[in-house]
Amino acid sequence: MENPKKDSKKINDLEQNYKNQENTTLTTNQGVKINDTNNSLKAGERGSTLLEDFLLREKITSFDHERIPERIVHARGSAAHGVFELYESIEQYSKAGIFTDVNRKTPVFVRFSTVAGSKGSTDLARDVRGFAVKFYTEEGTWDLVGNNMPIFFIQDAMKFPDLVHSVKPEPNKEIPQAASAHDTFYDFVSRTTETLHNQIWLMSDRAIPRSFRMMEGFGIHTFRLINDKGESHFVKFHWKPKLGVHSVTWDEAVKISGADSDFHRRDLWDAIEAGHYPEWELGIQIVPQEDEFKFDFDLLDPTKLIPEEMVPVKIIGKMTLNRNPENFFAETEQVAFLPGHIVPGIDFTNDPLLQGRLFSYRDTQLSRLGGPNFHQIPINRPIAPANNNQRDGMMQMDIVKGQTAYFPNSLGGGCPHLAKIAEGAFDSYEERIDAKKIRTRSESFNDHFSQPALFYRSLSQYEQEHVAEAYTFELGKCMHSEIQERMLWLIAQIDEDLANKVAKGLGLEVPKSIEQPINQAIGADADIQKQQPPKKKIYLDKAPTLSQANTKFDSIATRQVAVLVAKGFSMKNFKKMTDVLEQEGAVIKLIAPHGGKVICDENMEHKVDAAIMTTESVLFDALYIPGGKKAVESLKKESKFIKFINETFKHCKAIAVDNEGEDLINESFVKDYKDDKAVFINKTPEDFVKAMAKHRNWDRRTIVKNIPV
Ligand code: HDE
Repeated sequence: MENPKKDSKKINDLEQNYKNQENTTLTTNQGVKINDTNNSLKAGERGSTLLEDFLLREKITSFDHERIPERIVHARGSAAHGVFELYESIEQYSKAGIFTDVNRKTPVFVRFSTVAGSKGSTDLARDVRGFAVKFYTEEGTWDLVGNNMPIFFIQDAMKFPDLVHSVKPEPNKEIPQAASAHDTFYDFVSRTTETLHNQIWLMSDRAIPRSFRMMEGFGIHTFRLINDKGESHFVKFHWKPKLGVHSVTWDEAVKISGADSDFHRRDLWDAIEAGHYPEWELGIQIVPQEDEFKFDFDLLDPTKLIPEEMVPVKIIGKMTLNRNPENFFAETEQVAFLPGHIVPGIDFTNDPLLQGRLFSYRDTQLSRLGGPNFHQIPINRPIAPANNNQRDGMMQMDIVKGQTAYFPNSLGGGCPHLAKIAEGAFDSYEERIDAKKIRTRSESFNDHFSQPALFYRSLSQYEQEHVAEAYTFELGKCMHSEIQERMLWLIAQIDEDLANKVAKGLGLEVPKSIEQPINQAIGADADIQKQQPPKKKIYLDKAPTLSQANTKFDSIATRQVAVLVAKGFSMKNFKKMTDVLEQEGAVIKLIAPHGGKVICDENMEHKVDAAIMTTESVLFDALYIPGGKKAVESLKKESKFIKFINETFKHCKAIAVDNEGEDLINESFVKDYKDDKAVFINKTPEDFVKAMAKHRNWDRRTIVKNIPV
């Protein structure tokens, strides 16, 4: 939430900083000083503008070209700077400096994003979130370009344009924006069964995070770690947020999109500005080379995860984001992440999706950032010195000296010369490949149902209900019943009960069979487009680590608490409660009938954070009403306060009230549920803190379904 007082103080500081700099005069791009940037050059006071006006032309043409093409996927993003620190050396697995030197603080730049929406779309879309980390290591830049879900929709890069075209707005009408709930997406996924695993994650709470700071991150593909003996271990990378993994409900997501479509962006920015630096621990799952074929699925298949119950995640380090960007365009927009940016000690596998990405990202930067010199843009510059014979091209920023730009040379003294492996040169892992050239999919990738089913089985009851509701919503937005039925049949292969629930919501039956082979394009040659019959294996009953119900619930740090106040609110109650909340790291926001200031019953002035008309309950994690007779009388007069309470209750959040505050909740639906385990009337702040740390009281959800807000 905006804090005008804090911001105006900052503006003064900034002006002062600016005045202290040497170069403060407005100039043209060529350094010519300017004394008017408000008026164009005209033929007379009321005459037409002259073509001669080089000041106008420079200003306007710069403006005309201020935008670069937005990313085709992950267009909407927010980023921050930080550091990565290693807890213990893993030199037995990797020779990378970042994994062996515990004394380093490796700078990082991290960009979070949604996938489908345009740059200006809402943060709260039901979508996968990008989680891209650029490590500026001493041996060169390593980009770990992952997502907040551990698997991907497709197995082969060849299908990526189809996937993205299906989820993006439909090409004839450019509708819908930032939403998967439409015919083309489900037309595609219902005919492409490999998508089902990521599909069901997309229906889960993971797709509507409470905050970027409360999401996991995953490298998804199996990579390799290479030690100094040249030995390889397979590895999966995991980011575990210190604050646990938490989400909002779909009803909140829809309302947040209207109340503050920058909700995640603002949350990240505000937390860092306030010094509440977000932290994630880096974990690795290691699989020895000889265990490559030990699993019931293929390690090279990016639609499969390795359950932590089968291979535990070893925590090896911590990432802290501690600095907001100075300039959104220069940093967040121009940053270029490439999965191909890798350093000695880490290597690729033959995952066919990863292999395609190695080509795609450099290709996209060439057009997005205008040419091959995008690595010279400040945010993309490595901290390791770069030195090679690649020259020229658009936007060359350096004046590269010397007569030679080829290798080998003698006129340039043989420089830049090659490095030895022992001196840290990159060396690809030697892998024996004895194969015929073939355009096909490995049979070992041919199980599309086991892991979606494992995921669904592993969810808690409330999470399973959310999945059913999400499918019902999404498929309910499809206009074609044959697409809905195909999806229902597929969902039934995951879980029949789930399919029946969704079918009920759609007013359809789950079909007993479907006519068309699912993975066969209409009219395609059956020899090429082999139908993949569904197979389902059960190699693990449940994987509890997949459920958010088993995340951390130990902190209320950075949680936003709305405090409803009006003139005459009880200072004694307020102080007793908020002292404890602030000590636990929560953020207190005063919501009043009006903006400006509000006076408590001890005659002190308090700054109002938001007038009720400018805010909504969905922007907060919990609610407190301190009481004070006069204050509560005023609050009762404004019906939006009652809506605020009802909605907070509906979204299963903790509510605390003291003294006359009870009169206010008596006006709301909460009056019938005062014994709810996250409603506190005249209880201790500590009780409230415990309930807030649990994130939500999901037991309430069956009651609140019937509350009409
Ligand atoms: Fe991406 N992806 N992707 N992707 N991706 C891009 O690169 C692509 C995939 C991911 O914050 C683009 O610079 C192909 C998997 C993130 O700047 C583009 C394939 C994963 C970001 C591209 C994939 C991702 C991107 C668009 C299949 C998770 C945002 C702009 C072979 C492991 C990075 C850009 C940022 C961005 C292509 C699949 C994650 C077009 C062809 C799998 C987090 O190059």
